[in-house]
Amino acid sequence: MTDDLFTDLQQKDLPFYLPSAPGYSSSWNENFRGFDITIPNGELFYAETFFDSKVSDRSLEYFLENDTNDWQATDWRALEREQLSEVTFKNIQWQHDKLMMYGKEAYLPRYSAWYGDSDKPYTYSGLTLYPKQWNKGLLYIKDKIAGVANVQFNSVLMNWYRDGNDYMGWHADDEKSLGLNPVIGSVNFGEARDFVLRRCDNAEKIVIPVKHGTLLVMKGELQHFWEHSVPKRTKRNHDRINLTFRVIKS
Ligand SMILES: O=C(O)CCC(=O)C(=O)O
Repeated sequence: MTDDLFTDLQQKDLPFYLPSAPGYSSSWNENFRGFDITIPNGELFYAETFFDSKVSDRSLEYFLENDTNDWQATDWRALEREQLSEVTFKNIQWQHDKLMMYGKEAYLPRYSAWYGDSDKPYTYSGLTLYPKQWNKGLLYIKDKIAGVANVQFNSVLMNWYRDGNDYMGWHADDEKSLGLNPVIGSVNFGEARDFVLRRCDNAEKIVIPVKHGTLLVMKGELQHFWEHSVPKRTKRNHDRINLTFRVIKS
């Protein structure tokens, strides 16, 4: 009987707090080397280092390399918007979008880019984005996560947080074009940040640390019952890039 010899080694602890209340559970998925997590009205998959440091380091570089600035040494926050708009990034066409907020136009507290199969514009939170063609780096990541998410993603929203002052406010990915119960594959490179889920009816929160190489998949009814955000963390000084792969149905 050697089966139980390695039992302790195989047991893994979820690296963040999940309530032990009914409706919450997690189990280690050896196949994909991450956790399958159930929360009330939602499902998640979480792999803290889905991408190893070699792929993660290269991805961050690939998304920020450009013709003029050392991507790592540049303090992107310190650049004026006009200066940053003059930088030609080699692989990603970053843009600084504006939204109407309380009757006034305001720049989003992050940069974004939208890539995908379709030539149709995608509208979310009052913003319309026009898809660019996939590139090698994005296709590599998309292919790596397709098996875990068990869907064929056809688009990705990229968000670049220049430092901890950039953030994402509360929202759900519940646009009609994503279908009834969207599967969202969220990939993270660079600075570690908190991804916070908040239940819509009782404001219960789950704080999920997302790091260099983390994959988080959201699925099931989650977008109808929970919102999410990436709050400011002013002590975080480095770039973070998040990619949310999506399936646009129409
Ligand atoms: O940056 C993140 O982790 C979240 C991005 C997000 O909420 C979104 O793209 O809808």
